[in-house]
Amino acid sequence: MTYDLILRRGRLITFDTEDSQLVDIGIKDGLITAISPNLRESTHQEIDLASKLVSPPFVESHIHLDSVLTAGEPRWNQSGTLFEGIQIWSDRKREITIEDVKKRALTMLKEQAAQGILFVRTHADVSEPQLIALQALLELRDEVKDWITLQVVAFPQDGIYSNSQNEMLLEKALEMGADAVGGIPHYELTRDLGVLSVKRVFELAAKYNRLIDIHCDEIDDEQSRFLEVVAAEAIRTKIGNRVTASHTTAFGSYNNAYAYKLMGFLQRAQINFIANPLINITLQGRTDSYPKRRGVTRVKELWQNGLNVSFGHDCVQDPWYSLGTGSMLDVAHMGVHICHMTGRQEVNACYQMVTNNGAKTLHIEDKYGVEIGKSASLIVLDERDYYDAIRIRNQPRYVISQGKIIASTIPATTNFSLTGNWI
Ligand code: 17E
Ligand code: FE2
Repeated sequence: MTYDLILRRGRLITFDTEDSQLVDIGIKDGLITAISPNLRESTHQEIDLASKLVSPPFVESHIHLDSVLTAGEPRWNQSGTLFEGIQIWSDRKREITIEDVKKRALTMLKEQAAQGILFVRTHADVSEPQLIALQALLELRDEVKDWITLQVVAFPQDGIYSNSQNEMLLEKALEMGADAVGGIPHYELTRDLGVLSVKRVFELAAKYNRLIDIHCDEIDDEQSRFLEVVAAEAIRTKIGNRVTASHTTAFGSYNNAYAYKLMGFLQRAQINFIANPLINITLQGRTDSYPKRRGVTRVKELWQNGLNVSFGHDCVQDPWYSLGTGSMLDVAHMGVHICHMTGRQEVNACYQMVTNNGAKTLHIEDKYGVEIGKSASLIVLDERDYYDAIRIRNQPRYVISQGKIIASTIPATTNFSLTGNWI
């Protein structure tokens, strides 16, 4: 048999031009082996997609799976700030066990997969002396690899220099196999320590040959300027495409003269950006009266200047954000609103921020995309284009991972009758 599965009459739409074509997709041994207007062979498993949209899967480029599904434990975040969230989590993390983390994270991964997310970058808090979250997520990375790709960032939530152990724990996390090294310069005790922490992250990334993803300037303070340090290190080391600055919400508060200069440096650095619209619209602006800031980075301007930007969910039901389902369409929808990305091309760009752009940041492009030779991981949406996918935000009709249909969702149907006669 040439194929294990054939998807008939799927609609492929190119992102930039919105050109669309109907194709048959042949899948064999977990790979896409044919894409053509009309595949002549048949196989025992075929699905007629009847012009439904075929898209690459969603990429969750930024989530904290160690804290998901803990909202209210041991208490709710009353101020709604990042910093109260860190305090609550520091109490909750005293209680964590490998089983606790794995159970919650696996529940979340299944919900994500059902919603079409097949590539996930998670942060694991490594400022906890036993590295339980890290160990749990590394074990899970292996256990789920046949249906979802998980990448783990060693994230020093409490700061690298906030006590004498944390620097050692961060390095140990890399020895244990974390995929990327993180930092939190705006939460180090001083500006100098923040700068030092960024330099240390780059040193560790070089020593262990890992990617970098730094929580950077996640504060409304317009004086928080570690992004320039990240850019400078990326320019110096020439590894910008392996570096990500997450959040960078202070960039939304910088004065325009500084922001203009910085944008030029960022273009030289060619680093990746991740904005988390659901979380930062709620965490930031908390110390403002009115008007209240939106607390997101300059997504539109970064995109217009050709930098790679993706969107993450960041949290689902945890000390920082008590809501959420994991849906990347919810994330994109919120991004469209708070980043003022409402033009047709801008909405399409937001779809790319939860798909292709995330794939670029995660360095998974060799297996990602609906193309011959790539992993047969794709989603089928009932909507006619990306714009409607974000507008309507339905679950995907089918989720296919590495050649297997792992989820299917039957759309809700509503009956409507003005006569009120239901018999
Ligand atoms: N930790 C952090 O520093 N920032 C966040 N947005 C979350 C955790 C969710
Ligand atoms: Fe985060």
